[in-house]
Amino acid sequence: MPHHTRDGVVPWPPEVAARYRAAGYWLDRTLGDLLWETADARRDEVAVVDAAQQPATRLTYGELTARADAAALRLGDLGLEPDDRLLVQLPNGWEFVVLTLACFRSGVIPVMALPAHRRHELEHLASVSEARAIAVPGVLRGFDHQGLAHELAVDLPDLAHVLVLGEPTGGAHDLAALLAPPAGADAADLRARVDALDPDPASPACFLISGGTTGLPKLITRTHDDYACNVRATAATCALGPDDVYLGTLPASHNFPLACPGVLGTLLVGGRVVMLPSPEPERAMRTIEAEGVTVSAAVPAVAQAWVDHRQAHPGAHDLSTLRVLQVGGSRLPDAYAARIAPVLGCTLQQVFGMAEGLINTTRLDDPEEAICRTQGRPVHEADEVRILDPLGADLPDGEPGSIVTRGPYTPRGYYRAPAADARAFVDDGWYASGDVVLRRSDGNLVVQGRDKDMINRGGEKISAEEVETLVYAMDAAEMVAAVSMPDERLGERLCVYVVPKAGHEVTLEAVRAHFDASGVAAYKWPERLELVTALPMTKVGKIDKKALRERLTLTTAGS
Ligand code: OOB
Repeated sequence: MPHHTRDGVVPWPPEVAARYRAAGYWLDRTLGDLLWETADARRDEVAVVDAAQQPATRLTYGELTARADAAALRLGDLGLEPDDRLLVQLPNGWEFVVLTLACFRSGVIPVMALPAHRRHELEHLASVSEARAIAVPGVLRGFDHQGLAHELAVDLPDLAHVLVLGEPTGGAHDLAALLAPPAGADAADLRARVDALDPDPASPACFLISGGTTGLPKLITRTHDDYACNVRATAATCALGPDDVYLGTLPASHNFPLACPGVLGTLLVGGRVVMLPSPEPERAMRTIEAEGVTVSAAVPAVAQAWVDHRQAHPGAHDLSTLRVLQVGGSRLPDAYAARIAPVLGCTLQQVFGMAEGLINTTRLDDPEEAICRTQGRPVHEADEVRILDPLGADLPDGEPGSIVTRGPYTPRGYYRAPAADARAFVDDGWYASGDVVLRRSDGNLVVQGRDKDMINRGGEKISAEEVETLVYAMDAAEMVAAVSMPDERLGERLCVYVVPKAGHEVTLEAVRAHFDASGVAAYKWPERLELVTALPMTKVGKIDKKALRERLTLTTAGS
């Protein structure tokens, strides 16, 4: 069948793509094709455990693939065609896995939204991707996702279908029925019918959400070819195999738990994925013991919470199966890093990665010093990394500069965002992540800071510009600057400096209420407000955020 393509996906240059294929970095196979090959050899082995449910739901590889194939056809019955976009906002659970695989098989492209996203984010993601359907929980943690999905469907002409986990209302479809095992006639030639859909391996498998430094989040298209490369390379660096049991507690729509190696890597090697909708330490540890978990992933704040919990309850659970804890998403302080192996009894793997591609990890057999003090090195032999000075010249080892990268799983541009591309993709397709990094003589990278206007709140990225735009919309501020403030637990929190307009009063409560009313994800709500009469300026007339951050450090230390 013809492969639909739509403008907006920036391809790798043909000669580079040819090189990646010739070298075997790209296999010219879809993620579905690769995963189904593994599944065929392990039909009766458990593939996915949903540990949030009591008792846990367990799907074998045979059940997982049959459900996903049945769901792939049902997506077609709804009218979703290959290259149509499905906005996925589901908590970690078996449904997320089946739906994602159904998309990979059918060529429908999942847009990986976060459960924390609200109207402000979802509307943007749905409209940029021209999503034709949205999959949501009914009510989750007190929020009516279904109600919001219906509102979006009214406002966005492309958004024709609402798929709901729970009781559907007002014309929504029941996600449980969509993800149910094949029945009767469905079952017979199911596999062959879905095989025939056969998406192009060079087409997008999914859209990830960028951390974003400017305005609203960008969409990142990850092709089957490149994402499979990402998954295989990261699986190799933690020696993932069929006996591994991976516990996913970070939101699975993030690149890290989805594919580094995460859910997809574990399934690709024939291991077992255990899903929990939150990293709450007591339940996580109970699950590690009950399911024999061998590998998991955490942001530093979660790793720290797990270490603290374990120290408070040393013998409460048997964690002896845990082999590797990956930690990344924000800088792990060296002092915390040193506590992980002794307290949790596993090897720490630091992961410095990005949804835009490049993943660096420490290796399991690295010296302890490198594991605790560096963020590792690229996972793939074809990853290219340069550290540049402000004029774009390469820096020698040991000197911090801006990291730029290219490689077989680092796309060459965002989706339909030429202005962002012009900033982030420099010269010949090098992606500039905005991180300030030094390379040691042993090849390991150390993240020293960043030169992008972003707040990294415990691994969740907040664009300063997005926050400032929202505060300006209150029409009570002359000037606004969003900056990070240091935080013991999360690393950083969000502070806004505001110069109020004459005659206007601005309070933290009012700012947060405005963000709430604007339907902004709660992790982006300012946590501190500093009212000032003026903002410091740099020589070139920009707001001096460095000075503002330093002020905060001083006042925080002094308080
Ligand atoms: C991961 O991906 P994103 O897209 O949410 O954020 C990427 C940014 C990086 O540019 C860097 O600023 C920061 O997050 N970051 C780290 C870090 N890991 C990510 N900063 C310091 N130390 C680290 N270890 O965050 C992500 C994607 C895949 C795997 C792991 C993390």
